[in-house]
Amino acid sequence: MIDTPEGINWPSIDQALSQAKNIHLITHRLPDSDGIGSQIALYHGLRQRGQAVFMHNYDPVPRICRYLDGAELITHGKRDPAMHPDVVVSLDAGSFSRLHMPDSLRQSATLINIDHHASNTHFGAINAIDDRYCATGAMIFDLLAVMHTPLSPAIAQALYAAILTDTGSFRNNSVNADVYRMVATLMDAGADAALAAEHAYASHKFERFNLLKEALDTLCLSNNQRTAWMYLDASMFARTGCVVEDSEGFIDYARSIGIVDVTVMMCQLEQETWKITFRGKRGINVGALATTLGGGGHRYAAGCTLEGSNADVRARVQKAVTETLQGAIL
Ligand SMILES: [Mn+2]
Repeated sequence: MIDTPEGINWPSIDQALSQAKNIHLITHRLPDSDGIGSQIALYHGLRQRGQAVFMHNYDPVPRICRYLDGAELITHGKRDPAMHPDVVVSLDAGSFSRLHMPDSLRQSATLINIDHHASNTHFGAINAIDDRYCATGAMIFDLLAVMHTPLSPAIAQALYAAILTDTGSFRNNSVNADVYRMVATLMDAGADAALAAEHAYASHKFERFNLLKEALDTLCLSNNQRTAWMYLDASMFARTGCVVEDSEGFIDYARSIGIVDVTVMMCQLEQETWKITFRGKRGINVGALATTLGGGGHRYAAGCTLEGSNADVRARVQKAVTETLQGAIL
């Protein structure tokens, strides 16, 4: 367990949860394995002690997470008015807007915000934020220990999936000996590492590779080759029969160019709405970069959403990237 300077008070969060009558677990838009894995693991932990709990997100569970035991219980869409939680737990979301839910969600219930993004806006009534955790799943691991929850194979698999992908297969700078000790505990409890890797990295549909061709066709460099760019617009998704989650990992191809310090991937969500994803290297803080554009994230992995045409959005992002590389944004 990480001993934080400000101290995440896991026992107080355990207490708030134990007193709840009906708990809603939620993660961010376009959920990833960390959000879904954290959600499923905490769901099983709360169910083990007989609590009423449900899982509901704006977007569906991505294909790579559907094998997890409990994923089939997660509903999605605009909030169902029939749900009346008294406690909502937000998992892996840096801001309230990332949940894409109406304000009533936090007005009628106590919102507990559990996240590892440095840019988190502390939007909860109770906030458990620490960017030293490699994944929100690692935070749930600590919470479940305080709850004295036995790690079932379903919990172990969900947390392993969260940590595997959020650490970039144990390649990020967030990986330390504690992470491997935690993973060893998860494997002792029944997590299957090969199964997790198979689903995360070898379960793609063929159409994804037509989409990858489209993305690679847009690959170019700027800032004296220090910045790599790729984009996918609505016509490319339509042509290939793909959705945004099918582009997961494409940015890593551009990031893998040795000379590149900043990688930018733009995906068109709607007519004038773009999801921008950043990767940084060698000290370049793309989390701060994304924050200046209204988003957030980690030092080396961050994102934001911008409105406008491809050219407008690109010009705004290019200006911010150039300022970052010049040292104006630290
Ligand atoms: Mn995460």
